[in-house]
Amino acid sequence: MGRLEGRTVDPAALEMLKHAEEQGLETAWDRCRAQEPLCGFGNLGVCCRICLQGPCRIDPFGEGATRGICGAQDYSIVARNLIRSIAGGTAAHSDHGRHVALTLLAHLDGHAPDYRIADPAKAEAVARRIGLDPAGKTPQEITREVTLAALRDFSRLEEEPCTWVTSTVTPGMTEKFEECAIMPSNINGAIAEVMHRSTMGVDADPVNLIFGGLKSALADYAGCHLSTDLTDILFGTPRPVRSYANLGVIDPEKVNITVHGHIPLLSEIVVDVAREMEDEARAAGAAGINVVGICCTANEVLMRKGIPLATNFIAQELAIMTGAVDAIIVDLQCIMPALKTLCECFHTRLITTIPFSKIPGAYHVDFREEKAKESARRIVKLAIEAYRERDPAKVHVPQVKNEVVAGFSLEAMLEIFASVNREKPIRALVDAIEEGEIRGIALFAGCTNTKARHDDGHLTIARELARNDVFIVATGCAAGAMAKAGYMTSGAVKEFAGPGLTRFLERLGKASGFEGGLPLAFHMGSCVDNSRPVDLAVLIAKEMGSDVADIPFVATAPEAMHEKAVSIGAWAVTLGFPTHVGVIPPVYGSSLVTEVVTKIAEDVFGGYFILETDPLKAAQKLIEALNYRNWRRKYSRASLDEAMVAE
Ligand code: NFS
Ligand code: SF4
Repeated sequence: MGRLEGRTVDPAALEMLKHAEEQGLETAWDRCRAQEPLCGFGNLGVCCRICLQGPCRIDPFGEGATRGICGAQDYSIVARNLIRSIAGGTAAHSDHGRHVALTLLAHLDGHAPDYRIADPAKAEAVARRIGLDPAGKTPQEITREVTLAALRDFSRLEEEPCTWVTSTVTPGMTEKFEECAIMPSNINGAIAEVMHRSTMGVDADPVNLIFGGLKSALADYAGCHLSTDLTDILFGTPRPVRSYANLGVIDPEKVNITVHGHIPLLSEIVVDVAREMEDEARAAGAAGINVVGICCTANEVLMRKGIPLATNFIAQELAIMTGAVDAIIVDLQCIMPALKTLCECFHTRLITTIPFSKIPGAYHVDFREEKAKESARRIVKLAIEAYRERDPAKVHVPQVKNEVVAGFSLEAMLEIFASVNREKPIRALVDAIEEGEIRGIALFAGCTNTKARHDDGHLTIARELARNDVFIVATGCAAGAMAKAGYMTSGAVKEFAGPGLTRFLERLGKASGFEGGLPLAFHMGSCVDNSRPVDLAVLIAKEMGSDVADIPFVATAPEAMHEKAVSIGAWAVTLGFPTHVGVIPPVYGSSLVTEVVTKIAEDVFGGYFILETDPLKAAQKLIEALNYRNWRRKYSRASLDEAMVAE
């Protein structure tokens, strides 16, 4: 395997990496080499910088220091570092959700006229779920009540549980979280508690620390879930939509605007405004305006508006290197500061939009909800201006793109399932599991990361699981990997699915009249939308009369990168999912902490981490996890039958 081939399996990314080398342009992969060897202490999690006496570090070989200056041992240091990343992830996801909530409120108060309540039915459904009575109320009133309830989940001072946890999981799970004292009462408080207990001289008990981290992780889950709900109300619940993915979606004939980041508050409006400003682009000599996405913003606008996805996280620089991106608009999270230097080599405008997320040297358009369209127009104008400066000699767009069908909210999936079981749509899936037609379900989530070969983990594991009749759902940059590779098409079913999965998908596709057939992997949205697969799992668990910890449903983040991936992984385990991570988080510095997250967690929550860097071995372990759950379910049912016979 060539050096560049070792970096990615995405043909478009590979072509651009070669181009980058020819042009002398630097990428994250090059900077990664400059970092090598990565600090061993940091990698193992045994470096402590939380007080000014340090940094202290523990010698993993037992030859040097075994304790920090204060006497903290490896397990305290590793656990403290770990839960601080969970708190970081929680802050990111939930602040995203809070932002959406505040925009909705501003709109309801008449201060954000460019928005509308796109999905009143969702507002009503959420209201009912959280125990509000929508009868006789207008969509505005219902939305206001729902939004205020969501904001209460951030700020409640009483010791009552977060509404977005209790109303979305099974009673058994709620009970478990209460019993373990990890039920958050408010999101901000859970983050503050982690930060406090992990400061110098507070909690040194690794297990206690981890439980504190899990409370924050559940707060993260609440933040993700309310974010999905409110975004659906504001912009609509996704329905199946067709589009394209990979760098070939960048159109050299047009003004190309890339939306990158996470919150769709601005990017949704940019998409609308761009459509209105096509004439201005034509006046500048372009064939029109082409909006494409990177990272989770891409997923949001792909799911709701069919906007093409250019690429996922680690390849973000490669999009700029095509020389045909006129403006890249970023909001927050997963945006490499390196984009700035790179944009300087081209005509590309890098435009930051959030007051607390700036990059030195970038354009900054202060995005305000009250003047959303105005901000969007300024941005599109900047892009058109930049287009005039584009140097055609620098344009190099790989001709690689694949068809994709996305937009599978849970609501959309249930509509498809209803075609074979109108009364109880979820039975379509449960029957297929119980009859052994499909082995179970796997959620592919998380990022891409220089520590793994780009997209390889996602695609290799997906192929293995599909061959073994596992139903696949995906979010985040994992979904991006599958979309780019053509796995979100019915063609991929023919290519990769085992006989059971093929039968299941073809039967459903036929019954629902799904145009073009159902895809191999179902795109459920951005990373905050990991709430959607959880809703799916909870629905299955309820139908099977059990909890998520009992059903054959696994999660995998083969190329995790962000603190958000750590917090999602932590709540996935807490909710009961066997959760594979393909990049080892900094826990190996403490055998105790490693033991807790990979083994003991299962005794308490049913979920546990599978840490495995080899994609094929990881696939095997995920299949074993599904087999075990199926066997246990059959076995317990068999013993139940026996007991009844004996009576
Ligand atoms: Ni999730 Fe999405 Fe991608 Fe990772 Fe970043 S974009 S929120 S964190 S890198 S999947
Ligand atoms: Fe060192 Fe303890 Fe301070 Fe950490 S808290 S830096 S281990 S003295």
